[in-house]
Amino acid sequence: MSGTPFYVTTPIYYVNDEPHLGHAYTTVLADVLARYARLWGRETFFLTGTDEHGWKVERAAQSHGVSPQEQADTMVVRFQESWERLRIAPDDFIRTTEPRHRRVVQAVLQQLWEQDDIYQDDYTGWYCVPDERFWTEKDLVDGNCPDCGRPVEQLAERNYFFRMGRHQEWLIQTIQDNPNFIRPESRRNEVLGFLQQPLGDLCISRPVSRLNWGIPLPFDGEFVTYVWFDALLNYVTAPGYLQDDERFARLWPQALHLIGKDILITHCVYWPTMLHAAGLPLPRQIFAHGWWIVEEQKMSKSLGNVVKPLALAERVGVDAFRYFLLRDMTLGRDASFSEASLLQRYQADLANNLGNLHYRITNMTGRYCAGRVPAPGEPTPLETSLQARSEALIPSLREQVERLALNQGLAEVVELAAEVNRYLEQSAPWTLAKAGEAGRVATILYTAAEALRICALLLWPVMPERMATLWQQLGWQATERPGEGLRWGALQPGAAVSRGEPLFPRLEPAGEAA
Ligand code: ME8
Repeated sequence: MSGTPFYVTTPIYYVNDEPHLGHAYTTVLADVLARYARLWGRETFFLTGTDEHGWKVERAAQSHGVSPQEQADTMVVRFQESWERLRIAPDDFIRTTEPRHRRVVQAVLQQLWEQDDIYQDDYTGWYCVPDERFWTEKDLVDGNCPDCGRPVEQLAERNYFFRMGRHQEWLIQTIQDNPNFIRPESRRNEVLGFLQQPLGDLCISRPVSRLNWGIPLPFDGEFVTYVWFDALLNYVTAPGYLQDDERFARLWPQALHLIGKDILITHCVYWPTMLHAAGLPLPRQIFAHGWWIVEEQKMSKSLGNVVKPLALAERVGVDAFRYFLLRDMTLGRDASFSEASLLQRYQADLANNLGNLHYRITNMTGRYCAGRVPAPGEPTPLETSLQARSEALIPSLREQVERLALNQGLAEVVELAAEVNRYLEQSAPWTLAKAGEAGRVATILYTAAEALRICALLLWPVMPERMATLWQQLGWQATERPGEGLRWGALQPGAAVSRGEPLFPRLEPAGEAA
């Protein structure tokens, strides 16, 4: 058991609209990583939540004719219910409107103000309303927001600024000295490229006359805090900053921030400089994944090509949907979503491979071994090699997960299941049973079941419900620490094997269950 805790975060999502496939992806990824860490016996803290202040939320509230708080209260439930239905189980769910968070934001602002890391100035800039970000003239692309391409508005006002620019050299050095701080490499290079230009100071306030919905600056009630300055601090509020020093010191430096590449600069430039100014350590790693693309475009609320995750999960089952998300997105790259690719993945990996293997083993054990796990006899080279492959997969999968190469790791597990299917074809226990070779049949079925049980444990963080059913039907009961079962030979001869329904029923092309 490793002594280092595992702390993983997702972005906190805006409550202007319902969750979509992109939000579900990051949150499933965090949930799966947390479940793997628990499987390996690590203390784990998985944080997600909602970003409830700012213009986006205020405007959504106006359009619905409700107060911003009501908007947030309604929408937060949509996120929480969706996560529950997708079997996402965070240890904490933070809302930026909570008093615990407001206290931290105001304390940090006060500290930076007293340290002269914040000053007041007049400001004229170009403001992107949907992104809530100011840009300078030279940032604009064809006169539009460089981030989302939408038109910007010129605004002039008195505001407060965080002296971000003074941390530029330190930040470049830090990123260069810590190759794993920003991953993948392409994103790290992007941030270093961004930092080649002079880093300006950051406007961190909005006058109440323009925006009311935010945390008031502790030193000037005429202003509320810029939503990003507020939101990023959620990552230190939840593990106990200024509330539980011991817990905070243990968890915070281990933080792994999972984000989409759309919020790279806020996380890799604003956030580290804020922490540095406040005298706090940096998170362990910021990992920016790619986008889910739908019909050649980034899926987003504002583009209107949103895929609703729950409808899809109903189609193939929650576990299969989780599996698809992780199997089909390659480390840091964009992935193209289509219902056809979801169904194809389901059919190939789950119905025809894993599900079929489970069905064959439980059926043959019922038929040839009186529904009990058989006692294996002397292994032939076939069994020895399958055992060696299964045992090698355990550390190999862990390594892939720790590198966040989940799609590769999952591919290896499913490849082992395919190998077991081939082993059954090759050794044909049905023919041996007819020939009265009960000893060989027992060895083959035990070996196949044990390899499949290891596959199921290794896939359990991804498909918690289906995999637990699978190993129970194979005759294995997990203890309080299922990770203890990650070894060859944990399946006990004599245990009852049940012949259940297919775990992943085959789907007809039209989508009807076969
Ligand atoms: O940016 N593909 O919230 P948000 C993959 N509140 N992931 C996607 C995606 C897509 N097409 N679309 C969205 C915010 N995401 C801020 C964050 S954190 C301190 C504040 C995911 O509701 C991805 O994780 O716009 C992205 O970074 C996040 O949703 C943005 O969610």
